[in-house]
Amino acid sequence: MRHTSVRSALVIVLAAGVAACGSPAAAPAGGAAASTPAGGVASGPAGVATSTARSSPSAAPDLASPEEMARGIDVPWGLAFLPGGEALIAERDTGRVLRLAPGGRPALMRQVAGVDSGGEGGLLGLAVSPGFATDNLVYAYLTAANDNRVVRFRLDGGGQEVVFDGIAKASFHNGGRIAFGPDGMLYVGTGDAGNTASSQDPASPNGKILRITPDGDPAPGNPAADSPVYSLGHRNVQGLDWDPEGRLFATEFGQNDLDEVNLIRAGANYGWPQVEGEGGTQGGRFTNPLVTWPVREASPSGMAITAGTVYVAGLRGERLWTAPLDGDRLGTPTARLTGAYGRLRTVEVAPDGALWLTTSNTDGRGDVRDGDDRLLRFPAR
Ligand SMILES: [Ca+2]
Repeated sequence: MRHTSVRSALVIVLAAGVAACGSPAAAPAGGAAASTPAGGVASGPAGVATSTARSSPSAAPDLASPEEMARGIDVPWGLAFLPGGEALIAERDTGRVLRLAPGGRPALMRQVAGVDSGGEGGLLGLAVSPGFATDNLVYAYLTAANDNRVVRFRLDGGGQEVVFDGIAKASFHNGGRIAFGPDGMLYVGTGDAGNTASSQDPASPNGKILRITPDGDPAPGNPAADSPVYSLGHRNVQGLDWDPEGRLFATEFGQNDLDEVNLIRAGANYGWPQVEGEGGTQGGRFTNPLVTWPVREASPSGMAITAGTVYVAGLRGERLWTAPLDGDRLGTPTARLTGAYGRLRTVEVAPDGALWLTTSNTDGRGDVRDGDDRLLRFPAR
């Protein structure tokens, strides 16, 4: 397996890009619009205020109280929060990372280098380092010229380091979600990139959930020593989150029939391409999903867990699926927000317990509405 540790990482100096884009600037306090050269980002339609209704981390998101936090975002994909509650948003096709301060408007934070967008590829997932307060690091999953890779950079500037590379790319099935687990390791959801055999190949990083150290090495305790593979037999994983007990759940896209939510166990095999949805386990070789949906009702990308509920953002299904957590199982799913905002890509929980949701109508597969794409917030109370 090809992978590059940070010690030998290619460092791409971003001086030119940063200079061209101006200094990273957070929106000023008090809600005034920041003036940035980020196209429509800070100069969207007037009257789009960032609301900051009180939210309690111990409460459940109120899906009946949407707040529009931003509009005019170009194919939002990754969404992550800084410890203080500011949001970082990745734009898939432009490769820009935007920063949204509470009470402000999105401002261009960084132009990620080497993004080769096309099809489903581009600048995809974002994750904030668990040690951000001291290391200032942000991680991103991106489609580059020849592969998919994870990079990191300091939010306050400087170069970009490759953390993990060599994940095959394609027009479709690039995976792209990254998240730090409660163990401090970085989990990476990948896709089969159209080569279904890779999902069952333990030597390939494709069609897997990978578990790596923050420096990009195979994480200690992985099922196979010196391998980044944590679970295999996946088709295209774009949703990852943990329950309060530390159990990992993940979404993946089905091909023709069935999307899945899986409970992820180290070393388990989730069946693709032999099985889509529920199927024979071949004597326990394969693990069946907890929940399935017809692809027209879901096509799930992001997933978030809060207040005892799993939230799954549906692209083609244009709805937010919710399902109650029941230990290591899920209760009966309920569809919410059906058709209200179009395609839904990413769902994340902010430090204050609010649920944030991104639309994905500008991704080439949706009907673009006035103001797309949007960033929505549902305070918890
Ligand atoms: Ca499966």
